[in-house]
Amino acid sequence: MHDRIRDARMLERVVTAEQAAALINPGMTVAMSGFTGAGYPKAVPQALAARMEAEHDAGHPFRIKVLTGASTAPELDGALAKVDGLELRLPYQSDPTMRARINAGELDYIDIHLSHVGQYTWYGFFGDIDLAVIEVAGVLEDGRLIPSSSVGNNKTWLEQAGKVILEVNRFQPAELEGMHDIYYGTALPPNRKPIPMTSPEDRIGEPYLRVDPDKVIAIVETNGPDRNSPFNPPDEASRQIAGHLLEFLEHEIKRGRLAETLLPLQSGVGNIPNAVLEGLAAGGYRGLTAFTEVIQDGMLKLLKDGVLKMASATSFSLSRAGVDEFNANVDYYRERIILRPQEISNHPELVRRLGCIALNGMIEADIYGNINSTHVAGTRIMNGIGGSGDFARNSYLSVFMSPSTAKGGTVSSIVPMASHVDHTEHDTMIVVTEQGLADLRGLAPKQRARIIIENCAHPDFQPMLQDYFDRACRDSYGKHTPHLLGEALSWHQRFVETGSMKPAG
Ligand code: 0RQ
Repeated sequence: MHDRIRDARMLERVVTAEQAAALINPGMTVAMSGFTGAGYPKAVPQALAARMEAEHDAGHPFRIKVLTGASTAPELDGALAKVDGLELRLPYQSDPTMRARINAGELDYIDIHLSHVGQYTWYGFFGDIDLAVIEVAGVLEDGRLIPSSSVGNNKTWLEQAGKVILEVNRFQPAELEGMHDIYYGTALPPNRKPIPMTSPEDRIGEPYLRVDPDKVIAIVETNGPDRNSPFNPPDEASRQIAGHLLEFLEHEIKRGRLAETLLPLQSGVGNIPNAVLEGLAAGGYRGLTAFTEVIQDGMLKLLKDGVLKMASATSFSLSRAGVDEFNANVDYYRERIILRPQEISNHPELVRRLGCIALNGMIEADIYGNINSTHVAGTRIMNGIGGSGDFARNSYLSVFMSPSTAKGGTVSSIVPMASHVDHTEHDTMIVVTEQGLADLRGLAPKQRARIIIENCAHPDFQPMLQDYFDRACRDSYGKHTPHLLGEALSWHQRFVETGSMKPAG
């Protein structure tokens, strides 16, 4: 019954989710596990939400600050947002209820590079962490913890939090034991040492999380699956984007700038990255590696087929079918997947050293290559920057991909000026839409604009972009990065007013 909790001291602390939630007080800063819908606590946040609702009904305010690894699930972000239980959330979310509250101005959200969260906590930038709520797969005899399906910031949370509540989830496969690599060599400046990793395959830490047993105030046993978003086969636009990118990679191999085994891949989540992964398999690639954040269904398939020989990440993000596949062949995948803390999976030092190929989605790119990954019309947050910045700035190749239009073709993803900038023109090397690919390496601003408009814009918007650029080249205040400042964001304003970037008539 309690076979997942092998430490007798810990067994004495097993309580219900409601009893554990009663230990959380209004105003607390609570750090929770969870990354891309994996390894988040499943019971305590829901019990807490019920308690908050009751307190709110009685006229008592009850809100807390919540820090995680990245996005969680309806049982955590959704439940707490629904009852208006949050005053601050960081560093990433993708929950519709929470997004609506943030965009209604009811909840403060800090969108942070995922590799920065651990060190900012250590630096004290977020104040004290009162409590951590961490899902694990088990507790060893000596109190060390078997991590769950994501590692995220759990090492930091367990070390920095004043108190700890554990959720031991027996639904997570026991075979996860041994897959993780928790690096305990991080120090604070000026005492930092190089991180001893020169290949994504290197193990530099230990398979377990450490926790001071005196800090563990409650343990809750759970038995539930992760979020397990459905996996959709790539659509036509995604396949075309993947096709352009694969042609580009072949060209780079021919030019001798990439080996046939490429370089470690970082792949964002979603339809387009999955299409790229499928394309790599079809293209005959073998023996590749991934140094990335998240293992999706597409990567499992590549691992199975030998296209990828191994993958390093911080989390799984699998569909239900992906979980079944993982569980059915767990011994195979264990040998080929390493899960690390997100400060290591996304570490700029390592991304630069390994020379990753970063493949990320975007909301829009402007004609000079500034990338907006986060804000629709510059003001409405979608998800967050996530790990895209950690990888984009430091990779060997930094690629941003999107269909050339959104919202049924009424919105152009290539715009005169980005309405919010997450990745500057200095960090963007390649922009790809279903229309084509723009290789911006070694190009000056006006050269970049010509090729982005020519190769990436949708025909419905291309003449408007060309016209804007031509007039900007003639009339701009400065001619280095020509803009018509009074007009640069007019496409977005039109979208806000009419729901379309297309001019009336
Ligand atoms: O919204 O569903 O309400 O219509 O944005 O767009 O086309 O489904 O694309 O799921 O790949 O997401 C940039 C958001 C793309 C994602 C982004 C609207 C569109 C739709 C989603 P609706 P799609 P994707 C590692 C990497 C930042 C984090 C990151 C992202 C919704 O890739 O969050 O890179 N990236 N992490 O309609 C108005 C536009 C739009 C637009 C898209 N130009 N204008 N709306 N949308 N383009 C992983 C982690 O860090 C965890």
